Amino acid sequence: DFESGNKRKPDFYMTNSEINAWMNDLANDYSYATVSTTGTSIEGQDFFQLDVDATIVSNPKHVYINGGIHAREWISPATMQWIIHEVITGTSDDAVRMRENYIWHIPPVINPDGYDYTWTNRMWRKNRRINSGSSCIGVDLNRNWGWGWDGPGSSTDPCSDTYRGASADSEPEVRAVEDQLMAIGGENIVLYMDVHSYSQFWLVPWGGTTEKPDDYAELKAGGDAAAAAIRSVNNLSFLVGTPPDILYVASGGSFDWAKGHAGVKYTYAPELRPASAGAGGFVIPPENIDPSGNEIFAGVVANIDFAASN
Ligand code: ING
Ligand code: ZN
Repeated sequence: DFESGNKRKPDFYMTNSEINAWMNDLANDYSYATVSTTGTSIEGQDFFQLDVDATIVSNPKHVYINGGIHAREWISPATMQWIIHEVITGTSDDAVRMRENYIWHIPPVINPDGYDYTWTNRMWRKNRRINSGSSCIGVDLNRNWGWGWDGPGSSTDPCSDTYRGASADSEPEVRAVEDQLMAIGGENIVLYMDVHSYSQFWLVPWGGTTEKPDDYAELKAGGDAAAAAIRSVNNLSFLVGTPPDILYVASGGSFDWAKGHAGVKYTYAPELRPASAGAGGFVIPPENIDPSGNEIFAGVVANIDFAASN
């Protein structure tokens, strides 16, 4: 499918190397867009992010959105590409306002080894770490973060799809994002999101406990604003709530760490379309990429606008 020089909005699922080529070609045309290295995976492959530097505001806040933490959730990287394209080239009032006012950091595939592996094993979720003392491969990168690590909803079994890893923050893919969030500083980040599929949820912290953060009402209201914006685009319903309340308890996730450790106030984990396994689950046709991008960008804008004014 991929032709070199393609800088269009994504309309098919690209491999990791195609996504990287696409980002580089797109960024080359715009002075305010750059591609930089996020980190190096457990198999030694560099992975990348697209950064957009606020074009008019001085002292802008940052927006950090990572995709592809789970290998099989292909709509996540593709939707990240859509948002990258819109923030860089979009002509709508919202798109222009977003690139004028914020510094964007979007690594679309933070689990590159796992994503590569899904081309031959479509349902792979974890990274590709070789676990010592086990013949099973991989750590769940959304159970490895060192805030509430080893709590409920994570596994000590290397063969489990929710294996938490041998120690907190043991995985290089996790540490690469953590280091950036710490370097930027939580107080400078207006919104952090870790994008998954599927179920059509806009998940709010905490994931590892049924307790609610002190500022839960504000986080929930920000999510409600996102869900309302999403509904206005394609009439899809997104449910807003914490993982334990609407999905399952899950410890050691990125958005708990980003809020609890790095101090970002507004952190979320959207679960993109479709709504159910019956509607395709992780494997949905590429015709979904454009509508997903449209609705999720609207949700992100509404969530940022809420966070910036509260
Ligand atoms: N869902 C997420 C998972 O890691 C989640 C749900 C998000 C839990 C954020 C905790 C924190 O299990 C999928 N589909 O991966
Ligand atoms: Zn996931």
